[in-house]
Amino acid sequence: MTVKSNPQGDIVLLERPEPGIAIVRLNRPDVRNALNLSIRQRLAEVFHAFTDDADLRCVILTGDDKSFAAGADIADMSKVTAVEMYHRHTERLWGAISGCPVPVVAAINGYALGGGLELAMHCDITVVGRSAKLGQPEVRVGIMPGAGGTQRLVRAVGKFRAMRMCLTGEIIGAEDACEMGLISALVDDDDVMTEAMSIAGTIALMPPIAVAQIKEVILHGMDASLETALALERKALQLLFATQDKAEGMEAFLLKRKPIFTGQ
Ligand code: CO8
Repeated sequence: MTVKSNPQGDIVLLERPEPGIAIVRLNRPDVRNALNLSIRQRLAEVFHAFTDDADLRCVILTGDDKSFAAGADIADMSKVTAVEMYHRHTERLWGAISGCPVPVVAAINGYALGGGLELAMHCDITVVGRSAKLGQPEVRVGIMPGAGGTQRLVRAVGKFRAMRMCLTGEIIGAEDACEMGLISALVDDDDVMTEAMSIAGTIALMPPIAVAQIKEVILHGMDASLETALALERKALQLLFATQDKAEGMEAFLLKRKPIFTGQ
């Protein structure tokens, strides 16, 4: 397993545990992985680099056993003016994550709060430990979600639950979050990374163009009209009929052997 260092003191660790899989680990344990500007810039650099990585099939984004991320760094934000906030253009940093071409699995232990939950909601699949705590507590420090918390949350859990979470800032347990639809897999705390690796490993064996099309159609389709989204789906499916992996997958099924997908 290789760990790539960075000049900012390893606030984001990058590991390649298996071919095709990258683990991105937030590493500010002293502040529960609070997201200051440096860590968000570093995350964006790491995710930007993924767009040129033809061998990458799936990313796991994680923190440590106490915290995925406890939100934006309040010490950092306490000194920032509105104009400085504007000039930061952090939407460009978040865009690197939401635009990741391969699926991103959030592996969550401990706290996923505020910007931390928003970061998790930039991912495509969430694997969460039973004692994790999730919430949008921004209102309690005088602000509101600002990295998609009002929008991605309402799409995931519906208006009334999103309103309650954002307006009260209450922190919920993993069982409640699962029941709301915020969680893809709820597992024992010690099993979070094993489960995330298992999901990533399964995705890594799938035909890459089909995986990319599924991610793109689900994400774009959910914000379009049903008719438009269904047309998008049809076009993507038709495109897949031009791939060698479609021929390989169907031939392998008919010959009762395992397919070997090449991304062609
Ligand atoms: N920012 C800065 N420091 C933090 C943060 C944070 N979000 N969370 C924890 N820390 C620090 C604490 O200040 C403490 O530092 P020190 O040791 O110097 O006192 C250290 O981490 C450990 O924290 P605790 O002692 O409080 O640890 P506990 O395990 O008792 O509690 C909690 C953990 C529950 C996570 C608690 O620390 C907490 O409530 N943190 C704040 C959570 C919060 O309000 N998050 C939302 C922040 S606002 C936000 O995210 C806005 C998003 C806007 C756009 C997105 C931009 C990224």
